[in-house]
Order: sequence, then structure tokens, then C-alpha cells
Amino acid sequence: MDKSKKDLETLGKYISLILRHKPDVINITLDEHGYANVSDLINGISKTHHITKEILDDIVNNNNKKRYSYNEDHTKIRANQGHSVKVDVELSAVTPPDVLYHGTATRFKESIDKDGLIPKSRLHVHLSSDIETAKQVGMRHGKILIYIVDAKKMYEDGFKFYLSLNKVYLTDKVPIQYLKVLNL
Ligand code: HQG
Repeated sequence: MDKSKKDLETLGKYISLILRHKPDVINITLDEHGYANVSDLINGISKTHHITKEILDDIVNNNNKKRYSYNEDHTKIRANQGHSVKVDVELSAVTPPDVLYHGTATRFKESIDKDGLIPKSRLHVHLSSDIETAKQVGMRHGKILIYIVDAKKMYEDGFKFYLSLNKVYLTDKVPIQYLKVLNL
């Protein structure tokens, strides 16, 4: 990977940390909807990383996962999903596809088969509509294990589903009766 791409990736990870988990690393706060002030974010980041409004625009518009959004007048920015800090990013409730997937690692199987899928440090359990994305998510944790989630049944049973702007399906938890391991 060339250096500028690598730099953007490092910057993207740092922005993720700030906007989803630890805004205090640059002494800023998020409002109740998860927004940070764009100029405060740029000022804070510029203490340790090279950043300009143009670079931030590039990350917002071209980040492969569309992780961030500006508000209407571009004075505020937030992460679309993935938070551990308690903010309400105004997710839209949706009817899920009949089947969703969750990519994880084999080392979590025993625990998941006992407790179901739980959000751990995040606000929601993250689910994917396709197996390929679930593989990418699972790979981050170790040897891939993919669960098939019976979203249709969950929905019929009253569980709520949300779709983030960047097309990640989110729900509060997935009890074991809705889970089946996908044979890879
Ligand atoms: C596991 C990335 C033991 C769960 C991705 C996962 C995603 C359990 C891990 C987004 C468990 C949490 C989120 C239980 C769940 N016992 N382990 N009962 N229930 N787990 O990173 O879903 O690149 O918080 O299977 O693409 O891996 O950051 O969640 O392995 O969309 O934009 O606990 O993060 O997006 O790990 O990933 P994570 P995730 P970004």
C-alpha cells in the first residue's frame, strides 16, 4: 500500500476511536446524537496528525465503509454506527431481510452458544446481509466462524432491527434459538 493511502487509513482509525469510543483523547465531547464539531475535531487531531478539511472530506466521501457523515451544513460530523459511547445516532428501524449473518471467530463459539450474540463493548450487535462481509468482520478476530441469524423469526417475535447509513444491520442481541452455524 502506498504511503498516502496508509496515512489515510491510520487517520481513519484515529477518527473512529474519537467519534465512536474516546472523544476525550482530543478533549472534545459528542452531542446526544453523536456529533462532534468539525473544527474542534480538526484542531484536536492536528496536534498529532496531519489533517485538513479537504482530507476529512476525502475520508467522509471515500472511506470504503462510509463510516462517517456530516450534518447538513457540514459543521458537525459523526460516525454512522459502531459506537461504545452512549449516543443516539437516529438509526432507522427496518424490516430485516429473512436471513442475516454474523462473522466472528471460533474462539468465541462456546460463549456465544451459551449466551447468544451480545453487543460486548458496543451499543448493538452488528449483522451483515451477505456472507462475504461477515467473513471480513470475522477475520478481524481470528479463525472465522459465521452464524446464520433467523432475522425473519426474530422480527416476527418483536425484536427491533436498525439499518445504519452504511448498511450495517444492528440489533440489541440475538438469543441462541435464532442462531445456526454456517458450514464453510
Ligand atoms: C463477539 C467493524 C463471546 C462477537 C466491522 C464479536 C463491524 C461474543 C466480538 C463492526 C458474544 C465483538 C463490529 C458472546 C458476541 N460471547 N463473544 N456471547 N457475543 N461476541 O468488534 O461485530 O471497520 O465489537 O462475535 O465491520 O466484530 O469498525 O463487533 O466477535 O461492522 O467500521 O464479540 O466493526 O466495523 O467485537 O464488529 P466487535 P464485530 P468498522
